[in-house]
Amino acid sequence: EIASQPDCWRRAIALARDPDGPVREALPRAGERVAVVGCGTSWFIAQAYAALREAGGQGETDAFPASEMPTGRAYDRVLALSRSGTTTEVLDLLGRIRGGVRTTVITAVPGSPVTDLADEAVVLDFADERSVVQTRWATSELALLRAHLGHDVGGLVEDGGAALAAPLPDGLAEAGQFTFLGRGWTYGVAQEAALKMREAAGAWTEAYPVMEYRHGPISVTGPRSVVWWLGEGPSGLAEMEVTGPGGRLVGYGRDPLAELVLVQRLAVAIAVARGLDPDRPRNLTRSVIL
Ligand code: F1P
Repeated sequence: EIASQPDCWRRAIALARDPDGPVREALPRAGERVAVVGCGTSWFIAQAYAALREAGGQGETDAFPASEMPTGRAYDRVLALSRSGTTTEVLDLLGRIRGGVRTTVITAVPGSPVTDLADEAVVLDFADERSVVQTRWATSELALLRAHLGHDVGGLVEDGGAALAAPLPDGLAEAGQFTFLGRGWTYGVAQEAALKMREAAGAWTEAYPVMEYRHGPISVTGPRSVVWWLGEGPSGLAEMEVTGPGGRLVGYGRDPLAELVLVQRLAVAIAVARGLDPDRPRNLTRSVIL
């Protein structure tokens, strides 16, 4: 599933760009006020989408965990993200939404319960997975959303191929703690990276908007810490601010979504080294129901 990501992204981008295809019609239009919701990974992808849509001037966009969407705010549309289409919080929320608000879901499973509750569904069945841990689903969905917003995904597929082929950065498997940093849309990617390492490898991970790192999180940085910048261009953090306490700053310089592939591969490598099954984290199921 990790290895198939560049192919899945190519398909997702083509779908988003097809002028006569269903995706263009189904996803939010410029000017709409949108709430985008999901749980776990899907919430992080929601945050990346919201940041991109706002930055692109395409309309007010708020991301919420499906369990936390405030009532009493006026939205034109709720966009719900759910690979399984069965997550309880998402179903509850869609069931509570009343007339006047258009509801759209993106899911991997045709005919899943979310599709009955929403006005329309975008189904990316080619990106579904057997692993409990989401990899290609999350990245394909974000590739589709980025392409739909007109965000530059020109080098994404090639960068994904390079991230699959690249050697893993040296010495990371021995790290005691990982902090992933992002900015704007890549803060969602950083949170997703942290979740992958947590779920698949049982690692201690954190994620912050890049400049927040200086305001407390730096206190836990030590010789066995890795700080991984998942943003575009330089982090804005002086190297000293990270390496001073002994931590190590990693940055790869490719599309941050492609760089997430490297984190996924590292998570698998650490899981295997620790004797864990990266596809079946403790206490987690493919879909969290009730
Ligand atoms: C989301 C979720 C993931 C989690 C695991 C189980 O479900 O809770 O965030 O990492 O994969 O599923 P979904 O609503 O996207 O199916």
